[in-house]
Parts: sequence; C-alpha cells; structure tokens
Amino acid sequence: MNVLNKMYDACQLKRKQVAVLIDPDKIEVNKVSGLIKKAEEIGVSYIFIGGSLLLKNQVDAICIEIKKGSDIPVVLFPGNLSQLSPYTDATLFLSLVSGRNAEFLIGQHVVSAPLLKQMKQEVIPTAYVLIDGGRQTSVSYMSNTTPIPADKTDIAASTALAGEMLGMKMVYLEAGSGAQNPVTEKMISRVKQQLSVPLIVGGGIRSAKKATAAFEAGADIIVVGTAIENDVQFLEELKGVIASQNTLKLPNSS
Ligand code: 1GP
Repeated sequence: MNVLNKMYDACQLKRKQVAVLIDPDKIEVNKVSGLIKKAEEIGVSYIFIGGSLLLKNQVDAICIEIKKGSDIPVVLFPGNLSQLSPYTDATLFLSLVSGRNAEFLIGQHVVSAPLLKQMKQEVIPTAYVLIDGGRQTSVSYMSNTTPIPADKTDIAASTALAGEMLGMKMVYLEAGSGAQNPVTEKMISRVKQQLSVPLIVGGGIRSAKKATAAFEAGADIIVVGTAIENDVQFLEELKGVIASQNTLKLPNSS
C-alpha cells in the first residue's frame, strides 16, 4: 500500500478523511483492537501514532496489534526519532518549518534517514507548521520553537508554500495536541489557497462542529487525538461529519 497515493487520490476526488491519533503513552496495548474496530466502522482513513515523549516502549506492540485485525494504514507521526517503527505503513518525515530550530528542521532527519531506509519505510516529506493554539503545547515546548501567531495568516501561508516549494508532499497545520483553540477557519482557508499538495489539520478538534469547520475551510485530512482519548464515543460524532462531508453535493442541491 502506498499511503501518500491514497492521500493524493482522496484529495483529488475531494473526499475528506479523518486520522485518529494514538499517543503510545496513553493507551494500553490490550485496548488497541477495540479502538481500531470502532475507528474502522465509522470510516476513519488512517491511524497516526506518535507523541512528544516515549515513556512506554510500545510503539511496535501497538502497530502489531493494529495490523492483526485491520488493513487501516498506520502512519507514524513521530515526536522524535525514538519512535521509529518498522511496523508502520509510512512515516511522516516532518520538518518543523515554522520553527528555527535546526534539530527539527533537518537534524533528526539526518540521524533517522538511514534507519528508515533499512526499514524500507514509505517516507512522506511533510511541512509541519505549528500555529499558536491558545496555550503552550508539548510540541512547542519540546521542539523549542515559537508557534506562528493564530492571526498571522500570511506568515503561515508563506511558510506552508515554502514547504511545498522545497518539495514536501503534504502540509500539516498543527495547533498542538490538546490545544485550547484549533487552527482558525481563516487560517486554514488562507493556507489552503496557496497549496496544491494536501493539507492536514490537527490540534484541539474536540467537537463535530470544529471538525466540520476545518473541512469546510479547506482541510483535506483532520487529525483527532485528545477528544477520542477522553471519550471514544466521539468517534460516533465524527461518523456523521465524514458522511456529510462526503455526500455527493449536486449542483442545485441546497
Ligand atoms: C496533534 O493534531 C494532533 O498533533 C491531535 O491533536 O490531541 O488536540 O486532537 P488533539
């Protein structure tokens, strides 16, 4: 399976997709299969795995557990290179282009590139753009980078465009896990206008209304983590969002 092709195909067909983020420190391996079953039922397109730290060394075990009962693509969304796993389908090769910390722009990549090559991993070069979500998040603290202010849409759009021009295949607009405020619709729409590559949006999406707003503003894929960690029933709300976003809209339908 080529995960990037799946993302591009969906984007071209204007099919909106949801990724569920699993923080490997916040789930027990024996709870994984129940979550994945539910995610598959409601039409989740990807499972992202990653977090800012790795307190429990169980990324491989979680991936293996997912693969036992599901074909849903597992995509590593690494906070750092300690999270690399040969059991994922693809790895987001994130360059934190909104920051000016060389370690997260290129440093970790140099160390992880040969390992990813040995793992024969699909690698998806991704421009990671951190936006201020109303309070300091782990990603901002751990990466030692300053997020782009939430109202500076031109800076974010130019940053995302630079990422695309550098050859990155996706842009990930991120308010940070557990953000107080998700990325604003104005920001998503402004960034989307600049891009021809797919746009992922995540951080602080905790209601169907916010998920819908992100899609309507231009997100191709949204990522939801905390809301599902807090209550797995949130997946049911996302089911309605996925269905309504992907219902064929006829030209004259209201
Ligand atoms: C974090 O965008 C993801 O990188 C998910 O954020 O945990 O706030 O849903 P939440």
